[in-house]
Amino acid sequence: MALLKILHYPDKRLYTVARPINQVTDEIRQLASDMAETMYAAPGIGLAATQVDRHIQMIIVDVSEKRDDLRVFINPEILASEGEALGEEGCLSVPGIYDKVMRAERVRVRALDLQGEPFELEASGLLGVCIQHEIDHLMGHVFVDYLSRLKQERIKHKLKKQQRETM
Ligand code: K1U
Ligand code: ZN
Repeated sequence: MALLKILHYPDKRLYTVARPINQVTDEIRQLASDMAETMYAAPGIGLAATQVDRHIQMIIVDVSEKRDDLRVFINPEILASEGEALGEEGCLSVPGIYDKVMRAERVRVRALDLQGEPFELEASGLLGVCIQHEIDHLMGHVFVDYLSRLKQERIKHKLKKQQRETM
């Protein structure tokens, strides 16, 4: 197991589009395990491979209170979405920043599991929001992209300042 370094906004690598995973190998399973350790330590409720500078289509999510319901999605696809809901989001790549984002209220997702088996899931509430947020990372989007230009500039300035101070 290993703790992985999480890229921080506005790192350009967060804008990379992830490629599909051809085969679910032991290496992929090891990455999922390292990502889980990293997410639980942060702590967070989700993590995309993009955030740890691995540009392949894998996300993990655990929105349970007991932190014992890890879900891994390989090559996730949103098959259908309905409704709209405005909710507050955070991001381990944008530490200390929370803001409201409009998302679909409910999504139907198809993905592969760690055995390479396809599954489908209907998700709403925090699980649905988190899955949409993580799939956005795989497409090279960060939640602050949905905010106004002014907010984006303020966030960039704040995080760059924090990064300089911790160097
Ligand atoms: O993608 C990420 O960086 C993870 C992010 C996921 C997320 C949070 C909220 C709405 C949508 C997506 C986080 O986990 S930020 C941290 C956080 O929300 C949290 C941390 C510990 C306990 C509960 C929440
Ligand atoms: Zn995020």
